[in-house]
Amino acid sequence: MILHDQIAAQLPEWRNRYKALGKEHADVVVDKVTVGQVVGGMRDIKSLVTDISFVDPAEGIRFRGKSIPEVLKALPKPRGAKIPYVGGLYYLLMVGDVPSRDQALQVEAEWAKRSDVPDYVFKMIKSMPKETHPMTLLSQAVLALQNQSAFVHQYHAGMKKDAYWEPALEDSLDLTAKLPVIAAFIYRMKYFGETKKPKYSARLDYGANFAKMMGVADQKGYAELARLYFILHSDHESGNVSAHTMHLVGSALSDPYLSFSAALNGLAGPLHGLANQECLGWLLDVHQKFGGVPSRDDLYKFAWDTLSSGKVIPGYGHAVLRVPDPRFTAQMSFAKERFPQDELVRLADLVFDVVPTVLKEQGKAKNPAPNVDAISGTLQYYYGVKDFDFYTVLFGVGRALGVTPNYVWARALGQPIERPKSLSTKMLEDIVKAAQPA
Ligand code: CMX
Repeated sequence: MILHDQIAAQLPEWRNRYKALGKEHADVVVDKVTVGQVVGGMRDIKSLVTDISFVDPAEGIRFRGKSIPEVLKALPKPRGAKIPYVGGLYYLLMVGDVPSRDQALQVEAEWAKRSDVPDYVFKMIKSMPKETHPMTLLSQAVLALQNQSAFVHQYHAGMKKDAYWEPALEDSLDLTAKLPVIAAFIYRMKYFGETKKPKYSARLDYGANFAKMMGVADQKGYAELARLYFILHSDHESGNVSAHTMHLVGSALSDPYLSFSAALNGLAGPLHGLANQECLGWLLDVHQKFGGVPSRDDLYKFAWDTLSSGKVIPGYGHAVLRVPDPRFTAQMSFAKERFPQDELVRLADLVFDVVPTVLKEQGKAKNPAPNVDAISGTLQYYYGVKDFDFYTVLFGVGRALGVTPNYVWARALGQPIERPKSLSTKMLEDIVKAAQPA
């Protein structure tokens, strides 16, 4: 199978490099850790290894060394489309090279082959109380698939450590193939009361399939957006909550289904994936209050009112980035190219003009620029996907494309179980005391 052979060919060299670090250079100091970092959520402590993506504070995410504009330019695209195949992105993240069109299509074909979701999964989703959050349904569906894990079966059959990555890759392909089907089912069931099993077509790519299964009106336009959205949300280094959860749970050799379900539960938190629904809510509040796009002055005042009431302005600020998120820029360009007159797009653009100034004046946020969430909901809304609480499910489908290559490579390199050290408050206070000048 295509991804398997490409990864296998590179493994000896990567394993040597990784092993050499641990064996020959284990005592070289990488970072110093301050009390502020310990009590501040381990912020910025350099303690994870991944070659899949890297977030440069001054530039944003790079997938396998390539910036977002480079990725969007380099990857092969469906005929007549402007946004690349998602299968090409998956190849890039897994293998590290830009695929040919044929290679991207081979990944797409693997997905089509593996997309069938067993009936009991839909039955389980249907049996849940109506008010269950769609992220809970998605996470449960992933767990329900776990009994199919090749990793689990081979592990219990006595597989050798060197081979862990192979069933991990099988599971990753199966999981990523089934997620859009499950997500579309949740969408149609929850908001339209439909419970027909969505059909994945081998004649359509990942994005086009998703558009069809979601049942949106403009399927061609939404297929482009789906491709863009999934690509942009795939990976953002391995320290964010969802990626790190996948890595941590996987480090216990929990299979990709168990690990990804856990990752989704982290993504469902309001400080992580759920933030995108809040951003659109804020924009709609502005739109409603002013009966359309307000003047610059009115928006300036509204933004200040939000801050003065003790709230954050959703969609702005970032823990690592110090510039506008290139994922925001890519989505804004997408919108301006296709529907520049849309009121919410015009409003999001005005917010981009006004809010950084307001945040700078307030002087608290380290990064007054927009993040990915400042625009992503606006685009979904335009295509008629208006149920905010579904947006994190979309994020989840995209995030699987980044965290599963990380899982495969962590097993391939034999990365160990994670076990950071804890200290008590008293121990930290003693460290602080000992550091005071006498
Ligand atoms: N509006 C108002 N205040 C903000 C702010 C914003 N958009 N962004 C940061 N601040 C404030 C923080 O609340 C913090 O205030 P306190 O000192 O009173 O606690 C101060 O500025 C410093 O924060 P920071 O170091 O710049 O930012 P953090 O790393 O702590 O937090 C983030 C990052 C994203 C949680 C924060 O910027 C925020 O809450 N933004 C709004 C919500 C949002 O858009 N979340 C989506 C994040 C998307 C992603 O992670 O990809």
